[in-house]
Amino acid sequence: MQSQLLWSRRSFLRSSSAAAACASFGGCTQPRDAAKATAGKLLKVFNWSDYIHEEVIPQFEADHSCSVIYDNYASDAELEARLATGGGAYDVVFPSDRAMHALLAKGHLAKIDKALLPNIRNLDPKFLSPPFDPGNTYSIPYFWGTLAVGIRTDFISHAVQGFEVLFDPRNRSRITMLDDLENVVAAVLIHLGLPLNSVDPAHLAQAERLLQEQKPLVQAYTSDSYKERLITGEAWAALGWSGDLGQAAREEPRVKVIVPRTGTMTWLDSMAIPRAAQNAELAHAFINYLLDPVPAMKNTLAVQYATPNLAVRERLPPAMRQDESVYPPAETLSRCGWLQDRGADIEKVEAVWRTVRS
Ligand code: N2P
Repeated sequence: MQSQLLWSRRSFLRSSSAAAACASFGGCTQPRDAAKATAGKLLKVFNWSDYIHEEVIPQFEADHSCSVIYDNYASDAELEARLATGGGAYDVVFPSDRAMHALLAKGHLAKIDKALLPNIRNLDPKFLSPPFDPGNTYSIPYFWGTLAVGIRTDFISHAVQGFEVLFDPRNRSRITMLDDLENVVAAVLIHLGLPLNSVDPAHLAQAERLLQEQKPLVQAYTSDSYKERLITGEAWAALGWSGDLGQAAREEPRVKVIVPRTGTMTWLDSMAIPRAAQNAELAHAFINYLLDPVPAMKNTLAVQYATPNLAVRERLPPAMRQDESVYPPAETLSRCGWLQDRGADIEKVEAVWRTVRS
């Protein structure tokens, strides 16, 4: 029962303090002999950009006497395409909850051997056994976050509630939108007061109209350069993911992160091992390492996303633990939703995007 908690809206509000899984940093381990068994090997990792602390990979390489090839992507579509063509032969990837449906349906992922992941006990049980992967047979939670809005407060000084700033003609050519059809259409549907997973033709027509009207205001559709554009002031408002916007705000205090109070889309990214992985043993060692509170704390402080790792969350500096742009208040979360697998109907959403981007 506990494991289902995250996935209903109401239960997402509940405090997770009851289930401290790892009593202390000292109680979290790498399996015995793991380092010895993986020595001299190569690990290939494919992760979202800006999604790890810079010391974590070199430390893993040193601890395991191995080499890591670390490549980045900026959308689930990119990951899906790479796994479909077998390109890269990656050992560890980081699909979102939404991408998991597609990757599992196509048989792209290998089963995880949880006996090799003792540090799984550090995870908050409410993030385990999600609907897209009951029992965590194929995936282990990494970070979660929201679809959010970043603004430059020096250029936009009035009060901003959320998505409306992305459609404000005063911000002409200063707006960036994610280059991600499901995320963008979800944001527009929420802004219009419609269900974020709607495939109702009337709803999608409204979304398409608004996106067409918005086009002259948009500087770029980008999932990886909006952080930089906000920092330099080239962009004044961006649709992005909470942590990347948080990283921009850390670097440039005139950037503010807004999680729309109307509610928004929440997501969870997981660690997974592709079926084509060349080194499943080292992949497990790496996943276990990322669950260890020491590297996991470094990552959490660096990426500004919300951690499902209780051993880390409980030890975060209060300023971050209480940062509502990272951990939105229960009231906001109660209005949030997840992307659903819409089956063949997703074609209707894709058609909107094709029209808008053509
Ligand atoms: C990291 C982006 C991850 C969020 N830069 C999207 N799942």
